[in-house]
Amino acid sequence: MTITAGRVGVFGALMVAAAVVVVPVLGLAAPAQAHNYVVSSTPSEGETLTALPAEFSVTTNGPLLDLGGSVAGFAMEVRDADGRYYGDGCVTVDGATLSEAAALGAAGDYTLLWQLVSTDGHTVSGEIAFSWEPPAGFEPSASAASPAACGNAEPAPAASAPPEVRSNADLGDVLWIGGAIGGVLIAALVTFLIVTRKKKA
Ligand SMILES: [Cu+2]
Repeated sequence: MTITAGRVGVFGALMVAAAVVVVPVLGLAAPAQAHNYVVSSTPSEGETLTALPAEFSVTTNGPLLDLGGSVAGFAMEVRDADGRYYGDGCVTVDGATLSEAAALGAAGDYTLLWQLVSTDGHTVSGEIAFSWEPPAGFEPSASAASPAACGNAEPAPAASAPPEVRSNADLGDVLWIGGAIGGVLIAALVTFLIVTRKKKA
């Protein structure tokens, strides 16, 4: 009875110790997965614009990656229901906001595609559907069959391209967390066996 109670007590203590170790491990791992996420945009999802804003923009929860003035990895594309593109493809990165001078054609449904680089270096992308009801006298902008590249020889990265970096990094995070938990459990088991043997001896 005494031995049993002792074992339960030791095992209980080990489980508490394991929990105490595991919780900080998970807490430390969380920031590694903290990609920037969108908190506001112009236009917003599902919005019907009735006047052309000065610029289209996407604002995230934190600063975007500062690449020393380069906007490589950042892109915005505006596409109509017929698959035609508008705008010059020139984007500006300022703090938490990615923006582009606004340009639209005739009335209809549009999609704003965006791609940005989080502070942690991961690429995040998405799209915002909106409608356009231009005011009387609006002059539609010219459109193109493919996204403009801001006059650069280097074409802008397609906003719809799968973010390869993100998926790899997330898999790495999962493996790292799994490894850390496994290590803690093995350490707890080894300690339990050592304590048990000492009790028997
Ligand atoms: Cu990330």
